[in-house]
Amino acid sequence: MGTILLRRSIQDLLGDDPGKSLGGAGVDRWVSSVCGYCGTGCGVLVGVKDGQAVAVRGNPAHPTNQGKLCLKGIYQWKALHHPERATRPMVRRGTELREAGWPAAMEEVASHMRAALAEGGPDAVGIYHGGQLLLEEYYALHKLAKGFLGTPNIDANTRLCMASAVAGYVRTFGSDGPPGCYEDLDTSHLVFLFGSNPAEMHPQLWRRILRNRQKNAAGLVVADPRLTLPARVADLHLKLRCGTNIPLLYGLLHVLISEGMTDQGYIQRFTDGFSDLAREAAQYPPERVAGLTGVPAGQVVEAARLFGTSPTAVTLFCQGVNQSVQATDAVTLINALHLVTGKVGRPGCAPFSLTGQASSLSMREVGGGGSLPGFRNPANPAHREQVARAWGVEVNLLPAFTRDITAMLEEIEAGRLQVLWVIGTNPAVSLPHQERVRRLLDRVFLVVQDVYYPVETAAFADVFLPGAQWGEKTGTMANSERRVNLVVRAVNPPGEARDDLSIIRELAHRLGAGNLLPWRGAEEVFNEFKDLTRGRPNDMSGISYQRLATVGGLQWPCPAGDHPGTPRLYTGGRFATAEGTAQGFGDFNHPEGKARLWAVPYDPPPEAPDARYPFWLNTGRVIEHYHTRTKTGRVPELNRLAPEAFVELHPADAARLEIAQGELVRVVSRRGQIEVTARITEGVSPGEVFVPFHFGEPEPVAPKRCRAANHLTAAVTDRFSAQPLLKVAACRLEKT
Ligand SMILES: Nc1nc2c(c(=O)[nH]1)N[C@H]1C(S)=C(S)[C@@H](COP(=O)(O)OP(=O)(O)OC[C@H]3O[C@@H](n4cnc5c(=O)[nH]c(N)nc54)[C@H](O)[C@@H]3O)O[C@H]1N2
Ligand SMILES: Nc1nc2c(c(=O)[nH]1)N[C@H]1C(S)=C(S)[C@@H](COP(=O)(O)OP(=O)(O)OC[C@H]3O[C@@H](n4cnc5c(=O)[nH]c(N)nc54)[C@H](O)[C@@H]3O)O[C@H]1N2
Ligand code: SF4
Ligand SMILES: [Mo]
Repeated sequence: MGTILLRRSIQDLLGDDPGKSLGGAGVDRWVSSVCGYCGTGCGVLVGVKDGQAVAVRGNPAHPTNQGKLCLKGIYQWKALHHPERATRPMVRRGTELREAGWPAAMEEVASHMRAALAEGGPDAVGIYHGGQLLLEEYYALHKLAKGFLGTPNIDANTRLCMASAVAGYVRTFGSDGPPGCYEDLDTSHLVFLFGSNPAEMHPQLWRRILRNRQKNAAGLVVADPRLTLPARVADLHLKLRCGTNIPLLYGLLHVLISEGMTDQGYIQRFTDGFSDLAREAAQYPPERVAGLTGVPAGQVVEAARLFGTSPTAVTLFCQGVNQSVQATDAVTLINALHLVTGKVGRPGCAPFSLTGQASSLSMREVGGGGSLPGFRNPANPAHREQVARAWGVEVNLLPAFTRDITAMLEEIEAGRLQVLWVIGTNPAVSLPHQERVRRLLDRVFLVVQDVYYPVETAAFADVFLPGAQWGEKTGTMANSERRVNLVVRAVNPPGEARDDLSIIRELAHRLGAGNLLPWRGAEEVFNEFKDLTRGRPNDMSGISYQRLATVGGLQWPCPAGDHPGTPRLYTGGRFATAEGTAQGFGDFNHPEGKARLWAVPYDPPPEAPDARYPFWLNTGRVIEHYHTRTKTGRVPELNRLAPEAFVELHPADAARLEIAQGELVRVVSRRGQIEVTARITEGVSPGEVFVPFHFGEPEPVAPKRCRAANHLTAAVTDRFSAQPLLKVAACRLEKT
């Protein structure tokens, strides 16, 4: 509890810092850009002095954050000029990575790729990249992979993050794309946080939610197994058991339908599948839902009534929904809550996925997550033809499907995938079932392109390539509300580090694909890409670097040079389900563009507590750190606030197991174990524990004391999105 209070006071002090900066005395110039951390996409000004970044402050002119920033954003400049920035390429000689020149390192990569392609064809090479790169870098990578290598082995870490939101949107609306916008959070009568903790993860959106509460008395309902900060201040906290989103959502639908709070006119005109959904929801009366979820029946009814009677409502959802084995189904039910009450496509109304990383939406736009650029479907011959023609390549070259990272690991295990290029992600911390991940990273010829050294994944690298990071390169990123922003280079990368786009182009050149990636800079890449979006749901053809530099961000669709951008999707009740438009597959096309309501069965989580592993394990984040801490772990101020890995457990469990506050305990699952500090708190329920996944093992590569939460998690995935179940596992606690 203490930690949460402490965090609140820090946020009061710094999260609402009205544009003041902690550094920045006498800067030479302020460069206008956008924050590189979370999907909120706050406008920032980077202070530069003598060629070094010395401050970051909120850009008062940016519509997202009105000059304000959170802790991570404010200290972002400190991660740039750190002594552990990687400055030279390295190549493995025996057990050691040794510094090498760029030509030698690149030739090492190219020759291994050529050999693998000659021996095993396109399936022998693979790319796994992050969601914090620039749109232009993603586009180049995907064009190289699909338009030249012809490999299905390309995936991004957004598989661990947004894949289920994408699959859920596609199944309901026909296309990816969050329908709402941030303005909705300022005006909506009700904000429903479903598996999302924006107070810590999207602090500037949380600020807007709180302001709406203060100014307009907006309601707040939270569905989360933990007593998060939003749960503490909510009107209603639905404290469900981990892994029970589906019955809870059905319970809400049940009450909405049985108490006549639906909008039958909207349902009939704009949706398909209501009777099946209603039949399934009828199986979930509040009393049964209470038994399945642990949420009292009265609270299920109360939440449904708040939602149903509120003139407007936004449901924000994030990893508490996406990281489960029935995540896509849960997203379709969240969409259904809004469709059956007519709460889509008008101000203050939307099912709204908060994107995790700063540019994970851009990743989706260029064809990540198994699509083709412009939200095209690789299984649709017309879509394939359009992309092949634009690229000037043989249509048969384009893979008809792509493998997700879990499937790619299986290919490594089977010996088919021989060369893996990892760019801007740290799988030796972030992927589930670490014991297996590390074994497979060790087996493959691994190229790691990162901006720091050491990082966990680089310990397995055969070649290491030093990239340039946020602040050191120019390009675009789209935030959660589909706003495309320009990210601007403020300083040069250190030493010989080079931006990812040039590294990708250099490798393409060495492999003989130079003519496919001919651009002189990021702007030319953007212009090529935006032409491919013309007429598509994410039409960006009206966006240009020049407009972004002058008007600030623009929300797609933005189909013309004088188009102001589109705050909300589906305002006319017409969705992207029509054949030819839809990003998905035949079973949910609708000729009139109606949205699809799905009746889905409930499958309880595959692993539940038993006598040997009696606790539910929940994993997630804290406000001070970002992911695997390669950046925030190198900012002393943030590290001081959150220096060590921990497990949160309830006082009753601590008393029973005789575990004291601050004691080192072992957390053991079927797949591994970690040793972390006990944090006793009523923030978690009895029988549940929470471990942040931020902490890896950088120092000694094979440490005695593991602390990465993903030693414990399992690599089981959602059947539509292939997103792993990162939020639920069974574990036990032991005294060390
Ligand atoms: N400070 C900070 N901010 C970040 C990040 C970061 O690492 N640090 N990462 C960014 C990224 S990439 C992402 S994806 C977002 C993630 O942002 P969030 O998804 O908001 O954060 P998480 O802590 O992963 O999970 C949110 C909540 O889901 C709850 N939860 C767990 N299981 C269930 C369940 O079965 N049902 C429900 N309803 N809830 C459940 C957890 O208790 C947790 O409070 O944050 C972004 N912002
Ligand atoms: N148990 C559990 N596991 C989880 C989650 C969870 O909630 N629980 N959340 C999942 C989610 S939502 C996410 S998004 C992932 C995140 O997992 P990761 O992607 O592994 O996390 P990051 O630490 O952001 O890794 C980014 C890497 O890229 C480097 N980098 C940063 N900028 C650049 C750049 O511009 N160029 C290059 N070349 N490198 C760069 C950084 O130094 C870092 O090593 O973790 C997932 N794993
Ligand atoms: S809320 Fe997100 S985008 Fe805004 S400053 Fe914080 S980390 Fe950056
Ligand atoms: Mo994420």
